[in-house]
Amino acid sequence: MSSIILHHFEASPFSEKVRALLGYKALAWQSVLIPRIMPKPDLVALTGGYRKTPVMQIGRDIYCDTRLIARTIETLEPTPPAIPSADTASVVALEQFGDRQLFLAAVPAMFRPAGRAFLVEKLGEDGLAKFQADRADLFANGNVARPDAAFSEAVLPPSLAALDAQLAARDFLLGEQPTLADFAVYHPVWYIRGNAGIADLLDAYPNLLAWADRIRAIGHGQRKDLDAAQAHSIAVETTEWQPLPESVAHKLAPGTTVTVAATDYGTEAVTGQLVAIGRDVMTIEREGPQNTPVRVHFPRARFCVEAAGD
Ligand SMILES: N[C@@H](CCC(=O)N[C@@H](CS)C(=O)NCC(=O)O)C(=O)O
Repeated sequence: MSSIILHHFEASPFSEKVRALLGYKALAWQSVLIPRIMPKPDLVALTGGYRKTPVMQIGRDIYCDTRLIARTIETLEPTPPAIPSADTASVVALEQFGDRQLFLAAVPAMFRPAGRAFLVEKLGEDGLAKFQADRADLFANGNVARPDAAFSEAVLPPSLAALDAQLAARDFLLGEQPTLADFAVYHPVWYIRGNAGIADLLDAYPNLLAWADRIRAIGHGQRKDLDAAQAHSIAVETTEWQPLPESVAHKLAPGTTVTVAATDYGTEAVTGQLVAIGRDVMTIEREGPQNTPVRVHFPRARFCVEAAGD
């Protein structure tokens, strides 16, 4: 059994990116369901303030952001490869296309009248109002504005058409095997497809739909449910740390009390002692559940680190 614990909620697209990757790797993993809106006290007890979904836990190490989560999974379980070295830059580019362009174009589509009606059926008017207020807060402070209908209408059809064309002659975006590029582009498509009010937006793209079926068929690996208290106990009882990446030169010395925050949206800062800064990852240590230390890892890109109090 792998020691991966994913803190997620079922309807979360970015969680689906990771669940599909876990399926591709045929991994066994443990699932902790978290609320879809704030407050998320059990999650924040681990992360120190980071609130986005999903978060991965391995023992007392906590990984934020699916870019880092995916690369950590790739290191733990290199076969089959999700980031083949000959395709590394293509994966990064398509990951950005999926996580940013396509995801941000998919979100406003949910609020077209038929999409909204579906959400009301799921969440109720009151639940939907709370969800929208929460997401307005999520986008209140970062450098990415909350996407609007005009952005979605302009960006979604050409993006879907481009994908459909690329998938005409191959099974997956970069060839005959899936890569992380597929999972990163899949999750917004899965999000649209899961909303019965707007799923027909995909009808004009048969190659895309056939590809989405192929990814769905990969599954999610073997999932076992845990509750948050069990995940906290695992953090408290684990004595070893996960490996750290090689450090690179940086003006902040290890041991400095720092804050780390996303720069795009969901910018809640996490405070802790700097452990290491590598080329791609930065790691801080802080007090987690029951005052035991946990390490929280963030990508460097689209996160900022600064000395606390600066
Ligand atoms: N860059 C982040 C984006 C994650 C993201 O936007 N997740 C959405 C849910 S799919 C979110 O956090 N929504 C607010 C929340 O869950 O509190 C990543 O790759 O993990």
